[in-house]
Amino acid sequence: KAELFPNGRGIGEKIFKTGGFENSFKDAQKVCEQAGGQLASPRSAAENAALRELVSTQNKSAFLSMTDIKTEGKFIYPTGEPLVYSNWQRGEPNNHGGEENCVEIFTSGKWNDQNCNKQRLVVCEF
Ligand code: GN1
Ligand code: CA
Ligand code: CA
Repeated sequence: KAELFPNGRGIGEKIFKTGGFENSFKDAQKVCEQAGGQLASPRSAAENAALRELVSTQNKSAFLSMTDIKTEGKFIYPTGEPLVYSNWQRGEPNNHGGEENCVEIFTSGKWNDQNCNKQRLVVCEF
């Protein structure tokens, strides 16, 4: 517990860890892969709550791993699997401006589809 605080959160078999810095989606994805993990992918309310805690301590929105780059409106994990859990903010995803294919999680824990070129907090899962 002491080791994970304040930059990590454990939930079940999963650990979320943040570097505390922001990056574009592509660079954030690279950082997590090179560390041997992947971008945060909360697959349940419990995992989302753990991630929300971490994001709140940093007071920054973070990118998740999922995108609808392949097919507009269909969000998938890096493996291609469709979402098994979501926590969209009311009215989202809206593909605002026709170019929102990434997902950010707010400090509230709610999700918004967002432009992949924005800078968001990097949180990896292991
Ligand atoms: C933001 O600020 P606005 O309305 O241009 C957000 C969208 C949300 C929208 C919800 C760049 O767009 O992803 O869907 O609020 N875009 C940015 O009202 O933050
Ligand atoms: Ca989209
Ligand atoms: Ca949006």
